[in-house]
Amino acid sequence: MRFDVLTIFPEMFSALTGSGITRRAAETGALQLKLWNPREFTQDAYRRVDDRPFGGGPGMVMLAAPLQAALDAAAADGKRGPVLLMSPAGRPLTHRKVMQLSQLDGLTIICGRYEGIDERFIARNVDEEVSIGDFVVSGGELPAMMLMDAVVRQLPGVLNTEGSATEESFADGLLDCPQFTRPEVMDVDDASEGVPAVLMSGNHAEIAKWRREQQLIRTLSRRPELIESARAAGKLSARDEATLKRYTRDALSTKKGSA
Ligand code: 9D3
Repeated sequence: MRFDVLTIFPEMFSALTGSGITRRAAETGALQLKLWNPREFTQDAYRRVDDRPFGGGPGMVMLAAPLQAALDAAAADGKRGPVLLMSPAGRPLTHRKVMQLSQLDGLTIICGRYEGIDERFIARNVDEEVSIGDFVVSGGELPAMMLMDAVVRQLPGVLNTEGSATEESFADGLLDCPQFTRPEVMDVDDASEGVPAVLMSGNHAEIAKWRREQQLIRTLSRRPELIESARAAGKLSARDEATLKRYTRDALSTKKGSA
């Protein structure tokens, strides 16, 4: 999948191409990243990419012209797919959106800095504005990298373990179950901490049952609204509902959550 990214901080994207799964994806060609710096498309001696907001107020606004020239260069180079703007005023990114984006053969992403971008550039070029949540970060670069990371790991052949991308949390709308690895017994101060016995039992049906219960209990306790969504989406079986009912009742009778 080809990504064309407009940013005045292209060096930040080595975080994506330099480490981990996304580095591997860049090496295999599953991820193709083209960076376009609006500063390289300025015409003035100062290479200005921002100016003061009309109407006054704090901060600066990104100039339309350098962004437009950078986007036109990406288009001439064969950019593919819709144009997204990373913006705190966009719709929050979801697993569903990530899956949709992963079906595309390309995506162009605009990263804003300063207080924002001249609205005329947005109106003219942007198909969709996407946020990563209701908090403020300093620019669109980290949000763009988060989106790209989420999309790239859904591309065929990117994750080594088959099923890792589909079995994970949010694929079924529930939080992950707890995980354990060696050592089987861990010394903690004067005590020792084991692992749940079922995980050492070798009984794969019992393990799957326990994991599903843990997912349900944790989700109920930490993100109850996700239980409601999973139910509405028909993703909860009769056994799931029985588990939830049992834990709701236990929590009420003991005044003690289990997750
Ligand atoms: C909401 C704050 N804005 C009005 C005071 C100013 C502003 C601050 C920081 C405008 C843009 C930014 C830079 N942020 C992004 O470009 C951004 C972002 C974010 O801040 N939060 C969540 N998702 C995103 S996606 C891009």
